Amino acid sequence: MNGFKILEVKQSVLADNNNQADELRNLLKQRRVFLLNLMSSPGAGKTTLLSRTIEALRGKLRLGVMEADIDSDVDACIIESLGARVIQLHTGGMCHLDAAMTRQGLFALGTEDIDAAILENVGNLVCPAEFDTGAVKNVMILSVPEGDDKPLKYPLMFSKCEVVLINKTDVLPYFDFNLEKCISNILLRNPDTKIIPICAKSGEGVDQWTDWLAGEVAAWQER
Ligand SMILES: Nc1nc2c(ncn2[C@@H]2O[C@H](COP(=O)(O)OP(=O)(O)OP(=O)(O)O)[C@@H](O)[C@H]2O)c(=O)[nH]1
Ligand SMILES: [Mg+2]
Repeated sequence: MNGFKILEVKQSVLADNNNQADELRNLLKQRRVFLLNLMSSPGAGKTTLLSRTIEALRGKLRLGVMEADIDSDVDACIIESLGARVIQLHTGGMCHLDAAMTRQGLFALGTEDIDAAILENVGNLVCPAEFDTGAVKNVMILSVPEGDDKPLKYPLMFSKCEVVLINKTDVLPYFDFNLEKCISNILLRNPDTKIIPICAKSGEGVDQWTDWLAGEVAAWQER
C-alpha cells in the first residue's frame, strides 16, 4: 500500500466551479436577468447569429453581449456597430470561460437595464462544455462544413446543450453532410434537444431561434 494521497484536483476544480455557477444563477434570478451561453467550434457562425438576433429582437428584448476570445476585439466591434451593449473578454490563452470569469464579465458589462446577456464562448467544442458558466441555458451551433459526425466525436458538448442550431444550410449542396443523420446523432446524445437548422447569413430559420430565446427569457423573468 502506498503512503501518499491521491488528490483528484480536476474534480475539485469542477465542484468549486459548479458552486460558483449556482451562486451566479441565483444572483441572475434576483436581478431578473437571463444568461445564455453560446458555444461552437471556431467560425461556426456565433457572431453572425448574434448580429441577426440583436436585429430581430431590437425593441423587444434588451440584450447585452459578452464576447470571449483569446485575443482581439473583432467580434465586440461587430456587435457594437449594431448598437448593442457589449464587452470583450480576453482569456489570455484559456480555451473556455468558467463561472468566476463569467461573473466578472457580467459585472463589467452591467446587468442594469438588460433582460438578457449572451456569452459568446471561446470557439472550441471541448473545454467550454466542461465548465458551467452560470448560464440559464446552454446553446450550441454546429455548422455544415464541420460534418454530421461531430455529435459522435464531441459527445459532452452536445449532451450539455438544450438547443443545437445547424448553421450554414446554404452550403448543404457542397458538402457530404447528411442532415437526417446529423439530427439522429444529436438525439443520440440528448433525446430532448431542440434542433433548428438555420442560415445565419440569409436569416433563414432564425425567427424560430429568436422565438425560442424570447420565450425562455420571459419564463425566467416570471419565475
Ligand atoms: N455560407 C455561410 N457562411 C456563414 C454563415 N454564417 C456565418 N458564416 C460565415 O462564417 C464565418 C465565421 O462566422 P462567425 O460568425 O465569425 O463565426 P464565429 O463562430 O463567431 O467565429 P469565432 O468567434 O472566431 O469562433 C464568416 O465568414 C461568416 O460570414 C451561413 O449561414 N452561411
Ligand atoms: Mg465570433
